[in-house]
Amino acid sequence: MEITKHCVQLELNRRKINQLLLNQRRGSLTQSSNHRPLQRDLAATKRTKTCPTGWTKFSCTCYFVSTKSGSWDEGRKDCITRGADLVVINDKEEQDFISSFANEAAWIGLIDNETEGSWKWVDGTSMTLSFWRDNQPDNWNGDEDCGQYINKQWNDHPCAASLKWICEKLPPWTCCCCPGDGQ
Ligand SMILES: [Ca+2]
Ligand SMILES: [Ca+2]
Ligand SMILES: [Ca+2]
Repeated sequence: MEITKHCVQLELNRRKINQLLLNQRRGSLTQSSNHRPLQRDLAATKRTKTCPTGWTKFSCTCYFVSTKSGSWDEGRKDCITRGADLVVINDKEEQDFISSFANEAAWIGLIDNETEGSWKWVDGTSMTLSFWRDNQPDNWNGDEDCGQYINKQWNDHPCAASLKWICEKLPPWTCCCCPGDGQ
């Protein structure tokens, strides 16, 4: 993915800058014009590290819970309109964050409408780690293909039901994968 490549490049730049600063501190390097673009890049990154108004930052990502309710599709469309997508829960830390962030049932970016029981995230990845409630997913009445966050766990739910939704987006600053960027 382009974004990943971009992150890797920025991480390499960040390391170069750190090395440069270290060398400068040691007095072993004089100012070189070659490094100025990197320093500008780092300065710009630091200046803008906040999520847009109304979004909450966790780790390197911005999150939003809707005030409106609607179907899974409506929720997803709204997230896309906001430059985001429904949340993809990648790990336990993110699941714990969502549990503290969302205080009522909401759509997440999980769906099994193509093949029953084969859960996919909206970014196209297959679900591997999961946080289902006991006895879920149960595809109740043969009509539950959309993932719902509910009370710190997940449930499969009819996609046409009306719920709030949780959007996730990469932040507006450029470096999205630098160690130490958390919170
Ligand atoms: Ca995520
Ligand atoms: Ca299903
Ligand atoms: Ca269910």
